[in-house]
Amino acid sequence: MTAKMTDTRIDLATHLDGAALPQGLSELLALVASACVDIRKVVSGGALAGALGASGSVNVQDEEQKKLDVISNDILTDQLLASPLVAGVASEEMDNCQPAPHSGGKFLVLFDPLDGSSNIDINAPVGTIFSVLAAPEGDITDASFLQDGRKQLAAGYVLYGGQTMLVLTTGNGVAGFTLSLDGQWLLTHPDIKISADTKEFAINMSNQRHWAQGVQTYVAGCLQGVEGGRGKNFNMRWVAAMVADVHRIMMRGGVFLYPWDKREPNKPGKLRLMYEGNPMSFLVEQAGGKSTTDGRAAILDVTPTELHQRVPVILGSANEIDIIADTCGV
Ligand code: AFP
Repeated sequence: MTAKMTDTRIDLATHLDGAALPQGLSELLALVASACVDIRKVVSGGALAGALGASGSVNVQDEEQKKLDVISNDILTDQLLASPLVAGVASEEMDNCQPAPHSGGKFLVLFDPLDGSSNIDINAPVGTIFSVLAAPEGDITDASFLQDGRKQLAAGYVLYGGQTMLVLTTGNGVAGFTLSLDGQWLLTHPDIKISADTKEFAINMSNQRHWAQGVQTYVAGCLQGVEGGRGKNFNMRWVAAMVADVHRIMMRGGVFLYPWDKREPNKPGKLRLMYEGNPMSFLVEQAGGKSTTDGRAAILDVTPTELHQRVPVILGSANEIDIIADTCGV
């Protein structure tokens, strides 16, 4: 007979209650976390939940939407817009924002409901990324969401991996919660910090010939290992889900690069500022790392001009980001 483990860890609500947050923010974050438990159930069901494959539609990014993109988006949108706390939502999967059907909401929530969609059908990690802003007075439009990253009240992600983990910041460090088998978010990583140095980089190497010279030089230095100027060997990872690559960096350090490349020179990068770059940058900076467009300029300082604008992303272990900046001459 196995003794029933009595977990003495605190839950999400207890952690948030102790964080002295603006009124209503704790409840809002608990609502986001609860919606992600519902997303987790559909992700886990896979083919059995009718959640694999394409939906037959494309999003505003002109990307094929997977069924799970749409299902996840609907779960978050429906549950958040039903809350009196919410003034409006914006999503990677919706052309424009959706104002709440009621007045008086204090918060705007932006999200990538299912990051890493290309991983769904191969049962590889996927996640949800979210960002919370204060709602301005007046009618809610796309322009209401165009606030720079340093105005975020909270940001986080849920990684649907071997464990289901919520990693969250409200501006006072980064905490990690693991979903228990009975559906509770339990505090398992109270103070996540990114190591300043690393021997691990994440980039999609198939794009190598398209990168700017500085990025090519940096990655070549990593690949030369001890035989090159870096004097140490590097490891490479690429999960093709930003949530999973960033989580690895949160757990053991590293750098993640999705830089500008010359395939579409007028496009700053692949990733989106408002619901990928900004939330991940808030988390990374709060964990002691750096998150930049080029190794130097902070993503959180970018002034948004469009809801779905893209940004180059170079983030992770602070000292390694400085080396990337020096290598790229910025
Ligand atoms: P999908 O959601 O379309 O799979 O894109 C995921 C993503 O936005 C980000 O999570 C990954 O880091 C990056 O794209 C992977 O891009 P590549 O498929 O070009 O490597």
